[in-house]
Amino acid sequence: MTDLNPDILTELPLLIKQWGKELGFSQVGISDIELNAAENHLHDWINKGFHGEMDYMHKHGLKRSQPQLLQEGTRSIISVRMDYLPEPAINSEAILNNPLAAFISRYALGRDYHKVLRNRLQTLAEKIQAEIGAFGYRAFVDSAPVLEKAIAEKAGLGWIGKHSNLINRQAGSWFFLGEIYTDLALPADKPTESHCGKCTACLDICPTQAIVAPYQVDARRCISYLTIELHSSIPVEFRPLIGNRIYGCDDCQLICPWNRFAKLSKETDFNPRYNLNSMQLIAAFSWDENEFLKKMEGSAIRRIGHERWLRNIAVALGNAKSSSEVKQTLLEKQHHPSELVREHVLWALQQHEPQA
Ligand code: B12
Ligand code: SF4
Repeated sequence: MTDLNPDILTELPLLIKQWGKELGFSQVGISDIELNAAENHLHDWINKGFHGEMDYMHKHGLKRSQPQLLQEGTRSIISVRMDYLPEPAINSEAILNNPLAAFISRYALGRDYHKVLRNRLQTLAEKIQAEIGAFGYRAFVDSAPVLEKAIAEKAGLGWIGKHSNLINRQAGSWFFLGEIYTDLALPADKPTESHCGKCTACLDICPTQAIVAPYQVDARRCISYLTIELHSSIPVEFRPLIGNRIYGCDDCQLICPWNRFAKLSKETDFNPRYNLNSMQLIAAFSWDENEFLKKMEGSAIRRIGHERWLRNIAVALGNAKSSSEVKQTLLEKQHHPSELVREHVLWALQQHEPQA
């Protein structure tokens, strides 16, 4: 454990926040490591099976909710957020209303955020080290069992909204989270109050009714899970509801009134790559595996692989307006080597058959 003299301990949080801003973080806060309430909610969520196939949500025992078990000696956590909405991404509605366009969730249009945030967190930790000497720390961006939203809430970066994302009064919710676990006993910031009030816009708009109660998302119903995390077949009941969302979903954030205050990202890394913000389903469906891997290099989308990419686009093409071009595009993949792709293509073709 690293013990610092009280004068440095008072001054250090201010310096950390200043350095964090200089490194491009939108906000930096500090929390202690007590997450009992969040731990109870996490266990309830897992017991209800809401995590679906995401085994990593339960296989680390108590490490996710007890920071000192993940990183021995942790006494406080530096929590950061970084706005990601790039300016060209404000045309979401137009894409969602055009059934031949491919909607990609706003967070995945640019460079993979894990890389962007992690490098900056590492630099921040090194700056602290240069000031106070060696200390114990570990940086995370969704890379280990960490309850990022609960920590950020405690650190005063916002409140967990009814859709379960963190919302900030001045910046909405279009931001990523990351953290540095440290063995420094830094003074913690105060949490902010919730400002959701009686609003239920996110619950009402969710296409699959995945927000089963305020603050509770049944991931198995969430389009983000169905198009990104789920490896197997997308349950048939959800396919028509997915529309043209081929990677993730933003509806609960698009409707949130607090996103009127969202700030555009200053990071050029989050600008849309290739033509991800104006892509057509038919063109995206034609990419072979090499093309997919090459075009998606450095993007979070690469993680789902070509097979799930085709699975998702097949569903979206099934939801598109019938035309000979759409049918022909699907027919070209009806003998695809992957059983998963073939099954979704067959479903999509059935959507374009004349109703009896
Ligand atoms: C698993 C996961 C998912 C899953 C499950 C979502 C979920 N709600 O848990 C799926 C695949 C569905 C998903 C989707 C998305 N995700 Co995600 N995801 C995660 C991950 C890895 C863990 C989240 C977690 O701990 N879930 C466990 C459950 C128990 O937590 P929870 O639902 O948040 O519940 C909390 C509260 O709601 C409350 N609570 C729960 N039940 C109850 C009941 C009552 C009565 C009360 C009062 C409170 C309460 O306590 C819980 C603990 O604090 C985090 C990264 C990380 N390591 O933290 C990213 C993370 C949460 N995801 C993120 C993003 C961006 C998304 C998407 C927006 C992506 C997209 N556009 O497609 C969507 C949003 C969907 C949504 N409405 O949640 C960001 C959120 C940033 C932010 N501003 O909050 C994170 C933090 C990644 C990051 N580093 O930036 N995600
Ligand atoms: S991301 Fe989409 S599917 Fe998931 S909870 Fe939000 S609105 Fe519902």
